[in-house]
Amino acid sequence: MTTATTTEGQYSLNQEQRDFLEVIRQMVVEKVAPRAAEIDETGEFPEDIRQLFAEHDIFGLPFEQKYGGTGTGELMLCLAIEEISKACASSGVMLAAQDLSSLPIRLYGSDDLKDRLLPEMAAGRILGAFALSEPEAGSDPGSMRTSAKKVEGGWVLNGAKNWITNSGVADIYITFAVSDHDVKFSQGITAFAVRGDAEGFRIDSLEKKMGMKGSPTGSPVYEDVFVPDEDVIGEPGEGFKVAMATLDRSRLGIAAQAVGIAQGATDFAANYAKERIAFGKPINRLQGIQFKLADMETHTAAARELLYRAASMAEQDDPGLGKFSAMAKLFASDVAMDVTVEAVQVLGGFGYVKEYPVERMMRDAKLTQIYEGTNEIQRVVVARTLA
Ligand code: COS
Repeated sequence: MTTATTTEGQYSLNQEQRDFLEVIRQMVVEKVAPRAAEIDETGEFPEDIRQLFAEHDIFGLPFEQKYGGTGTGELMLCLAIEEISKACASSGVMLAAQDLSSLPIRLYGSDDLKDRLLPEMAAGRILGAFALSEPEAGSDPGSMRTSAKKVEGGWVLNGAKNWITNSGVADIYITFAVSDHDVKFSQGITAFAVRGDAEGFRIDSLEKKMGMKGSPTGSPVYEDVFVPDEDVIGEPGEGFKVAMATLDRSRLGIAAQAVGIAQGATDFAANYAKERIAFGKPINRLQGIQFKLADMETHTAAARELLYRAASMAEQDDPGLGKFSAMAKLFASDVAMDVTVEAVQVLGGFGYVKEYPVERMMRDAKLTQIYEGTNEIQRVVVARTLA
């Protein structure tokens, strides 16, 4: 398959890609949507959905064909995350997290590291986690404390990370640690691929979250964890840039997730409003409800346009990508939050109970404003391009 994009930030899908998207759509309707409420209720990582994605080549979407991926490009990946997140955001983040955690290797890894890890990740046989944040270094990762000390043949890591997606289910933790305390943070941090079964590595605790409950979030701890030289990603000291360049791209996945949640909530509310009778007619004939639905649909469509534009820029390695991915993530996640709040309102009392999915969507949407950089950080990124 070829990638989707044409030029100048325009995009289009070829027939093969439309067919693939249709397969994903069907899989979501038949297999993912019926599991969504249960995944939220139990808070358990959905191993069955992971298997399903692996069987359908979904994990292959972020990867080039030479590493066993579909080679279909950024837009196709975003479309898939969007489609899955319409029904189940916890399942959507599984794909976004595989993109996030493989990007450092795809962008900066040695050929050896790529050959060893990417085919396994593309097949979904191993899952990755991106371990950047720490309890006192979330928005400001340059102040991290996890350290890496050079020893013969590798490095020894000590410290702790926080809020790490895929904690406990990942096989590889892309870990950022201070390897040189005597230079500026942007030259003193190194990225490592740490095996989940490495001696001295453990997950301390899992968070009890408001939403996105099927996606485990936890705190990896490193106690004298040895990482061989060949598992360093990029050059020693280059880690901060590895992290920033990764986030410039991976934020598109969160924007896609947010667009999916917003569309899922809009569709559900619109269908509900068709059926629900009040004052002798369906409530979608009441202007108060019509205006809500119209705004939900319009804002979601606008967020999607910004996302697809940014995705097409990613495919063209456009230098303006960082700004556009920040804008797409910022706008789409704010839209997802507003739209899901409105969806709850359209359903009234039914919106507030677990029998209907919109309260789950509202809780899930909140995280898209926070993770992979809070929306305040996205505003900083955008504002700096204007200064
Ligand atoms: N790509 C490549 N390099 C980048 C970059 C990017 N997008 N953004 C910054 N850099 C480089 C700069 O060029 C600078 O390099 P030099 O020191 O060699 O000149 C270095 O990184 C430091 O940049 P800056 O001074 O701008 O860093 P700040 O500490 O001011 O931080 C922000 C910048 C706020 C953008 C950054 O800290 C950030 O993105 N924070 C949010 C982190 C996040 O998303 N966390 C979520 C958890 S991860 S899922």
